[in-house]
Amino acid sequence: MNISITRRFAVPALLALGLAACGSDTDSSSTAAEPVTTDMGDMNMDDMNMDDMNMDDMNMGDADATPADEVVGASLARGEFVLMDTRPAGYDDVAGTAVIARHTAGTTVTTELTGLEPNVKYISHVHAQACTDENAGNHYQFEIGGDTTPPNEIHLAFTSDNDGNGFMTAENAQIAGVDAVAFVVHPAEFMDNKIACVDFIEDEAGMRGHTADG
Ligand SMILES: [Cu+2]
Repeated sequence: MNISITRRFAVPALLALGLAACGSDTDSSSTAAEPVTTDMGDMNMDDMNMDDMNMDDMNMGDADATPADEVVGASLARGEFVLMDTRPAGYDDVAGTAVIARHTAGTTVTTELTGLEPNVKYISHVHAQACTDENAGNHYQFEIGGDTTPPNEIHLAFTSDNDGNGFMTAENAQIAGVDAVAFVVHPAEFMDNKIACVDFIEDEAGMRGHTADG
């Protein structure tokens, strides 16, 4: 849990640093200002690809990744959000979908929500029990009992827009097993307050746990 929290807050911190550095360096050749120095060791801010960092190291989502329902040759399962009794006040109008794609390159999960609070951080996970079974139970893990962070779990972190809409896609290099049955969204600051849950229903019955090729 501690690792999870640390990582969750490390991402925005790094992104903020990166954006600050990029913003102050739009035309470094002609500016007379002192160069901005950051104590980031060997990290070269100019060469850093924040999308790659997000996907490869943090693996908490990339809004520009191919959405799950557009992955070619994937086995798809999806569903609509149902409100959970544990939701905080103010979340009675949350709605949306989550889609999980199992394919030869692994797993892709995309979620799309409306009715969230504007400009709030959320965290969502693939869960291992159905929505009505102990509120979806624990997070789905590729290696049960292993790390509680990606890539051993599938997490999607996102911030809602000005209108309370959320959208995110996360990719994982492993193919999710049959226990990856549900998807839950939480406020990032109140993990216990599960807001809403999707039970994944397969587009083609019996394809769960199989790729299109086998
Ligand atoms: Cu969760």
